[in-house]
Amino acid sequence: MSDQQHIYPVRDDIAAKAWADKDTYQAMYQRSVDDPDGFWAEQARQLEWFQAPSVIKNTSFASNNVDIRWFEDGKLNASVNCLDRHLASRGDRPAIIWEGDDPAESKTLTYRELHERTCQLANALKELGVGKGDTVTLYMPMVPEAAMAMLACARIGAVHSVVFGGFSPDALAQRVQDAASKVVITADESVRGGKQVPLKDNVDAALTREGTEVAETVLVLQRTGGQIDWKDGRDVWFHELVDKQSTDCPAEEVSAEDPLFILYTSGSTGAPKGLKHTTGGYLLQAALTHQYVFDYRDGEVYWCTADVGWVTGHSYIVYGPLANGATTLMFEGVPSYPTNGRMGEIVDKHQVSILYTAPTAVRALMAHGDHVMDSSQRDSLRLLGSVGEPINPEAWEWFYRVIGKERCPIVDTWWQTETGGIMIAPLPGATDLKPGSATLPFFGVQPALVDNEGHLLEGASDGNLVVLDSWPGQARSIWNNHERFVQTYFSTYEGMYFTGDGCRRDEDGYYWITGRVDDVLNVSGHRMGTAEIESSLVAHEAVAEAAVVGYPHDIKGQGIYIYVTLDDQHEPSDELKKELTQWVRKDIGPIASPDVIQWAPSLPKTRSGKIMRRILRKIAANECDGLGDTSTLADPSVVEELIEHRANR
Ligand code: 6R9
Repeated sequence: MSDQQHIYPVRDDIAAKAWADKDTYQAMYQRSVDDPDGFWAEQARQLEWFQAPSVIKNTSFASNNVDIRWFEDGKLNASVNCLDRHLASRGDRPAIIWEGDDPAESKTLTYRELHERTCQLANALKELGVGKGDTVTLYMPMVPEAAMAMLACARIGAVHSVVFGGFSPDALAQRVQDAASKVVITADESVRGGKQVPLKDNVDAALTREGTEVAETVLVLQRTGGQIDWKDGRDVWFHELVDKQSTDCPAEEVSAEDPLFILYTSGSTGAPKGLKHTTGGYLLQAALTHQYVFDYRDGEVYWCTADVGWVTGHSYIVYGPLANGATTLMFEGVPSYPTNGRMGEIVDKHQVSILYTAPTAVRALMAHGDHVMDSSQRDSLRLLGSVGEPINPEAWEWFYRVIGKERCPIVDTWWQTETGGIMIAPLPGATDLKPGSATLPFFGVQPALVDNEGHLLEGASDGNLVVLDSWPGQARSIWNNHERFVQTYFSTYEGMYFTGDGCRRDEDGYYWITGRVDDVLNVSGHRMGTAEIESSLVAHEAVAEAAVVGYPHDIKGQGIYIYVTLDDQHEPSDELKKELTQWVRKDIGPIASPDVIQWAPSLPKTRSGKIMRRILRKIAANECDGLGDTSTLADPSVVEELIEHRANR
């Protein structure tokens, strides 16, 4: 495609002021892979340590011994790095600017205020019996208290597990149980797009599920004042407990390899995995990438539109920016409320310099036409960022031309929950941009492409994306299940970390992520396993069998296409489609809502009984001419029937 050839060279004025120009990037990158110990020892001085590390990198990707440690004899505290360290130099500068769902509501917390509130909350957690190594589950709206809760856990050495506020009670219950959290922090309700979401009701429902008895206390923030049930002895009002606490809370000295948080994400099979991130390496990766990729300058307002329930919110709303003493904007609402111009209006209102968002948000705005941005000027913007899924060149160009008024470079950042921080992305002063490409690796990251047999591919090629050696922000394990960690990421290609993504490398060495090669869907940037949705569906009494695939969707990137085989007792009907849709929404959450349900009298299977997803994907994408080899199917006529009744044409 010709627009993929379009190159935007680094502008001289940007390179002149940037943290890294081309030569600096080249030199730093080379050193980071030639001498990781030297490079990372130096970079680690960016953080404040109680005890500086002397051992830097100690990592093994061998499948019989996956063991990842960085800075292992160092001692530090993440909340000290994000708060205390900045008090003397910028205590009265804004740390968090909060913009409410309602455009009339916003507030600013300085570093000093955020520090005091975090200490109070940390003391409150201690009073509830939370100590070092205990887990705390957060099920919160996008309010500053969510960041405070994360930092308060970090302060006392507790491990937070943030669960996205759009997940269902069952999904929440599963995570509370797996992490064995004694305390759950939530709010009465959250507000998004003018609608209330009953967070506390969901927690109440979750905690009736088996296995969640460990949760002794629910700390409830009053956000809306909405009606909620109250369980005496278990429920505690946030303000009643926190406001009376001392604003002084000495920080726990934790080891660099002590866990900072767990974050659940979907894989291709089984229950969601709780990725374990530790303190030193993660924090350094988040801070360093935030500084270099966004070329952050002191005093700027930086806005990442993600939710704190996802890894992007962890690294680029909370830890990265706060470790760098930045001003981070936190938005409670959605880009389409009250009008589609909201994003630009927020940029103007708070004079945002850097806007980091998702392709799905860009495409949703683009669908309304260029005038959708007319209610704002956006002259404060200097840099744009994209994350969560591949950004198609057309959306990239629109982002660049309309939102950034052709003045702002776009950093397309490829990374994962597992990687902790950005892995492949341009640096604004160093990397020429190609729309649709995440470009080149960050310091210390050694991406490579392999074919299905694990042979390394050289030069321009197309293959599976792997990473050859460890980087500090890498997840160390899966909570309670190291074996699954090894199995999932290190057993496909021996000695390499397998990302699950397909990728092309062009003649300039630029990386173009082509999407997941496993059974993971990416819907509006949200990761979901097809297996999770299938197991929800087959739990419905009418469903005999179900197969879930993704298909190209103009706005969401991928839509959810479901093939359902009913049992003998049930007949297809529109009511049943609605019922199944509600069923999945209730079971997993609204993000898993099916876009298309097709009744399938039977599913295409191999003779050994495996569902041929490749074929189902093609039919869902309406690409019925290129179905490939169907000779291994037990009954090829099944395919004809599905093609005839396909729902997407
Ligand atoms: C940070 C985050 C990870 C998956 C990843 C890939 C896709 C993320 C991307 C991208 C192309 C980008 N992905 N960023 N694909 N270009 N810039 O999104 O983490 O929720 O774990 O998802 O998202 O497929 O493997 P996570």
